[in-house]
Amino acid sequence: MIMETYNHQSIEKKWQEYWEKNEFYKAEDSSKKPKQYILIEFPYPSGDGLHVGHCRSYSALDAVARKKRMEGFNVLYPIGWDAFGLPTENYAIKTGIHPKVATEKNIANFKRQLKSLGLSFDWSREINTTEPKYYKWTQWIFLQLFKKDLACQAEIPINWCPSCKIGLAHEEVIDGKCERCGAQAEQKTIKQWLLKITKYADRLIEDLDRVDYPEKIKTQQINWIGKSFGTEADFKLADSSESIRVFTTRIDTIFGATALALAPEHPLVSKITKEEQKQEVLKCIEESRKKSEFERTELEKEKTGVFTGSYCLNPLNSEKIPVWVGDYVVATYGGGAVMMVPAHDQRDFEFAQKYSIGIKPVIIPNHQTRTIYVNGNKIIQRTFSISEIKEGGGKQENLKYLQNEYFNNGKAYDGYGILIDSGNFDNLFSEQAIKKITEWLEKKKLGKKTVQYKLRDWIFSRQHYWGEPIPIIHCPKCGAVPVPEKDLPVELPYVEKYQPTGTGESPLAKIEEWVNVKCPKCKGQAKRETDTMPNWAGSNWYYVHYLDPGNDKEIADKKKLKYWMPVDWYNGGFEHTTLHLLYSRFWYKFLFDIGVVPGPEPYKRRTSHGIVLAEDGRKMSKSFGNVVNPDKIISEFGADSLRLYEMFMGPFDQAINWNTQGVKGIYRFLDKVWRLSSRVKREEAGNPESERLVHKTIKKINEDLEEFKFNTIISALMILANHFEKQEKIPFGLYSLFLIILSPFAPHITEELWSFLGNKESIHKQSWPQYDKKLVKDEMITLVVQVNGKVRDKIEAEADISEDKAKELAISSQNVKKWVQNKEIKKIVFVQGRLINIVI
Ligand code: ANZ
Ligand code: ZN
Repeated sequence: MIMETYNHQSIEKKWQEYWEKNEFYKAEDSSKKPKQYILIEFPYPSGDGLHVGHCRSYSALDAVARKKRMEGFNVLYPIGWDAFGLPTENYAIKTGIHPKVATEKNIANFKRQLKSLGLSFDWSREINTTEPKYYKWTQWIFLQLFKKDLACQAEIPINWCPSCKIGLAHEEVIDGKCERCGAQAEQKTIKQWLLKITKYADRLIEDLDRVDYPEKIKTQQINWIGKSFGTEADFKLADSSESIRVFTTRIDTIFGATALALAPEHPLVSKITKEEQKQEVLKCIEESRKKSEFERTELEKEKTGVFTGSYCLNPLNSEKIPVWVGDYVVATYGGGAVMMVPAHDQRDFEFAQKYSIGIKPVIIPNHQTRTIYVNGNKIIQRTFSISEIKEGGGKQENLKYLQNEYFNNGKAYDGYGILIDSGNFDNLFSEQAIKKITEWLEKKKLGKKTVQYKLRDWIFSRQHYWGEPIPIIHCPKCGAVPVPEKDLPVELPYVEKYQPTGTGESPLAKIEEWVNVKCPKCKGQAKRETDTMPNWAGSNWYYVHYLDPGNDKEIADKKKLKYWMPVDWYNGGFEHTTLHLLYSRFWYKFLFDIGVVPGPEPYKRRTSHGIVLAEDGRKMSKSFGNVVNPDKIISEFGADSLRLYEMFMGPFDQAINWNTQGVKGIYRFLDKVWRLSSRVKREEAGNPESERLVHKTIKKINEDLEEFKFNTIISALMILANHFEKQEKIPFGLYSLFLIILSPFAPHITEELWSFLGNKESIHKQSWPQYDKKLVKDEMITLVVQVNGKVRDKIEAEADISEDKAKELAISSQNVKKWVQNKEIKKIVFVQGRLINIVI
C-alpha cells in the first residue's frame, strides 16, 4: 500500500476529535490502578492568547502523562483557568468590555488553542476561578482562616501604587516599582486584611525535607522566609520610664552602639520628639512615606534621618546615646527599632557618616595575619597570635588596621571577631559574647533571645472589582462578622463601573443595594466588606478542586482526596517560587490542620521550565513585534512539530531563544518517520544491532524522562530514526516499538502511522514496552593493558569504553599500579576495543 505524504493538518484534527469523542484522557475516580497526578500551572487567560512558553511546559508534562498511562497508571492531567485579576480588569477599563465578557472570550480562545495542540487534558474537570461555584470554596477557606484567627484586619503601612490606585503586596513591588504599571510605589497606611502566613513560617521551612524540589527552589523559599536568630534588648529613655525595644542579630556589638534609630512609623516617635525637632521630624516622616520599602532599605540608596532630641541609655553600660528617626529602618521588622553600630554595620556606617554620628569599633577580626600601617603607609604583614590579640597586645595596631582597611574605604567591619572595649565581655569571641550578653540581659529582664522572619503576613485585600468578594459583614455593634456558610458564595455583583475609586475603596463600595445588608448576628443594619481577594487567591487550592469539581457539599470528597493527593509532579515557572508555591503550601497545610486534606504538603515533586524568549533574545512582547504565535506554527508545521521542537530546543529548566529554523528541522524528522513506514516489512526479522538500539532507546527514555531531560530523549529518537533510514527493509516489530515510544511526544503522527500498519486499537492504549536487560548491556571485551609496550594485565571492559575510562581502569589495576606509581605518564596509546599502552 502506498501512503500519501505527511499531511499534519488533516491527521491532527482527525485524531483530536477521535480522542475527545472516546473520552481517552478521562481520569478514573474509583480505580484500582495506582495513580499519577500530573499538574501544570493553570493559565491566566489573557487577551494575548497562548504563549509558546505555555506550550513548552504543557507538552513536556503531556508526554509524562501519556507515558505514565501506558505504564498502567491512572493519570490525572487536568486544566482550568486562573481568571481573576488585574490584567483583565485593566483591559476592561481600557476597552469598555466587561471583565466577565472579556474572560469568557479569552477562555474560549485559549481552549481552542490548547485543543489544537492535542494535549491529553481531562477536559471534563475544567475549572474556572471566576465562577461562583468555584469561588464559593475560595471564600469558604477564607472563613475557616478567619475562624482560626489566621485572617484579620489591621492598619498597616502598605506599598501603594499611585497609578493603579491600589495596595500592592510586598512581592508585587519590583525594584521599588509597581509590578503591573511600572510606577514608583509609595507607602500608605490603610485598613487591610492579612493572612498570617508567618504562623506557618517554621513548618514551611521544615517540611521542605518532605518534598522533592530542586535545591535552588528550596533555598529561595528558605531565604524568602528569612529566619533570623537574634536578641531583643530594651534601651530605657533618659528622661522617662519608657524604653525602646530593638532587635539585633549582633548583640556582641552593643558596646559600639552610638545611636538608636526608629522607623518613621514607630509609635514612640511623636512621643519622644522634642519641640525643637518637631518640624524636621514631621518632614522626615512625610518624605519617607513617598518612598517604597525597597528604596529605603537598599544598601546603595541614600539614607535620611533626623535627631528626635531625646536620649536613651545603653542597658549594658548606661551610656547616653541619641535617638534618631531613620528611614532605612522598616516598621514591620524586628519592632521597627535598631541600635546603630556604625563600626560594624554598613547601613549604620553610611548613616553615621552622613550625620556625624560616632564610629566606635568593638570587634577586631580574628584572622591573624594582617597588614600593619605605619604613618598611614602599608608596610608590613604581621601575624598576631590569638592570645596576643586577647591580651590587648595588638589592640592599637588592630584598631589602625580597621581604620585603614575598612573605615577609610567607607566600609564597616561586619564580620565576627574578638570583643574590645566591651566591659566585662572583653576578649570574648563574637559567638560566645552573643550568648553571654543575651543571658545577662535575660537575667536583668532587659531583653531576650528571639527569632525574626523576613516573611510578612500576606496582605490579602485589594480595592478592585475583578476578584472574589471577601465574605465578611461589618456591623457597628458586632464588628467583623463572617457570612454564614449557607449563604456562600457571596456573588460578585455585575456592575457597569469597575474603575478603581482612587479613594482606596473598591468599586463595590458604590453599589448600595449590595453593600447594605443585615448583620447575620444581631440583624441590625450592616455593610458588606467591599475589598476583594488578590489574584492569587484561587490558585492556592485549585489542584484540590480538580479532584471533585462538581461537589457543592464539601471542598472535595474525602475518598477522592485520599486517592489523588498529593500531586505527584508539578511543573511551573521559577518566578512562582516565592509567591504561588509558598502561598499554596501554606493554604494546604492549613487545610490539613483543620482535617480537610490528607497530608501536610500538596506537591510531592516540583520542576521548573525555562522561559521561551523571542528569536532576538528578548522577552516576547507585542511592543517589540517579536511574538511567536503558536496558531501559525501549528498550521504550518503541525502540533507534533511544535511539541517536539519545544522539548528538543534545550535543557528544560533553562531559558532559550525561539528558532523557527529548528521547527523546520523537527518537521523534517517527522517526515522521515512518516516515509520510513513505506519500508516496513512484516516478514523481516530484526538484526541484533537494530534490536539493541531500540531497547537502549527505551531505557534512555525511562531514565531521562524522570530527570526531565526531554531534549536528550528527542535526540535519542532521532538517532533511532536515522538508523532505520539506513536499512533497506525495516522489521515490522521494531518499527512498531519505535512508534510506541515516540507516541507520548508526537501523539498524532504516531497514531496515524499505527493505524496505517493495520492496528485497530489506538497507539495510546498500548503498554509501554519493557526493555530487554540483556540487550541493553554493552558487549564486554578483554582490554590488554601495556606499560611501555609490555603486557602487564588484561581486564574486562565495555566494548565502547572511552580512552579516559580505560586509563582510569588500567592504572587502578594492582598489576599495573606498581609499574606506573609515582611515574610521570608521558603518553597513552589507545586502540578502541583492544588495548591501552601507558608510556612512562
Ligand atoms: C545592630 C547590629 C550591629 C546589626 C551589627 C547588624 C550588625 P537580619 O539578619 O536581616 O535579620 N535591623 C533590625 N531591625 C531592623 C528594621 N526594622 N529595619 C532595618 N534594619 C533592622 O538583620 C538583622 C539586623 O538588621 C539587626 O542587627 C539590625 O542591625 C537590623 F554590627 O543590630 B543589627
Ligand atoms: Zn451585628
